[in-house]
Amino acid sequence: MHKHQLFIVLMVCLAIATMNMAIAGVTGTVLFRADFENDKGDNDLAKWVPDNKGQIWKVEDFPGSGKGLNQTVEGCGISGNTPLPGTEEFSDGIIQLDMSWKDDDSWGVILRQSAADKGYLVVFGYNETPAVIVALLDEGCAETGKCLDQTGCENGGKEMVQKEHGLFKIGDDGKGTGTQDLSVAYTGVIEAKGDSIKVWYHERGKAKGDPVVEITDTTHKKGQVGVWHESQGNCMIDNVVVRTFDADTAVDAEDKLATSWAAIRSAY
Ligand SMILES: [Ca+2]
Ligand SMILES: [Ca+2]
Ligand SMILES: [Ca+2]
Repeated sequence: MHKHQLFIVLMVCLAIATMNMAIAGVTGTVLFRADFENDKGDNDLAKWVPDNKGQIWKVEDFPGSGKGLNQTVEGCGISGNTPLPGTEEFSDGIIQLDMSWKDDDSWGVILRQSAADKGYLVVFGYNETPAVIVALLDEGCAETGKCLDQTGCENGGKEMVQKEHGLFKIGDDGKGTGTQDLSVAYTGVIEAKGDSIKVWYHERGKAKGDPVVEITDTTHKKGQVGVWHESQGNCMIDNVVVRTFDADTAVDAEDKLATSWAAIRSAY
């Protein structure tokens, strides 16, 4: 091979490598993200439409991270899901959120939802049910306007798995001893990859440790992500992110969210 031919080959390789790097920078997708701090991301309440007309979201102060989203009404009857726009094709990736409580009932995430009764429910339980639960919408779990016990989806009912999360001491009554005053935030993380779903749950800022729950299941491959809650009043969420595994960190580099975003990337 002549020198100039070698040079051309090298240049072509370099061009391909550069293109690949450029593509890698944009193919990773942040499907949804909200920190409720400004007009960047999915912070507008118009993006947060609950399937239960009785549920009312409000942007308010969240412990330790500025503004968050408060679920302001209480009761089994206002339980339900808020589907996140842009996540309809979610299959493999990470779903993460920070949660805080002024009530004893559960936050949750619905994922890979392709119909009202097709998809997974992951429950981040608090004081009433201090556990992580994974269940199928197909079994009637997470039905709008119902508590989990009303659909038989906790404590030995239709759940696929229920495991104590160990975030705080359990009292003699079997209930958790979380502060229930919005003073402590917890982070929930779900990793969905093919037939594997892993769930982490820990106090925010502390080590994530091992997954609380790991399941292998092939029932649902793709569908929408949503934030679910069960019978809460004045419980809050913040830093909600849904992304593919290869999502780039260089989204809104000048924005404050990029900081928490980088932290999320390095943590998971
Ligand atoms: Ca915030
Ligand atoms: Ca409950
Ligand atoms: Ca409640």
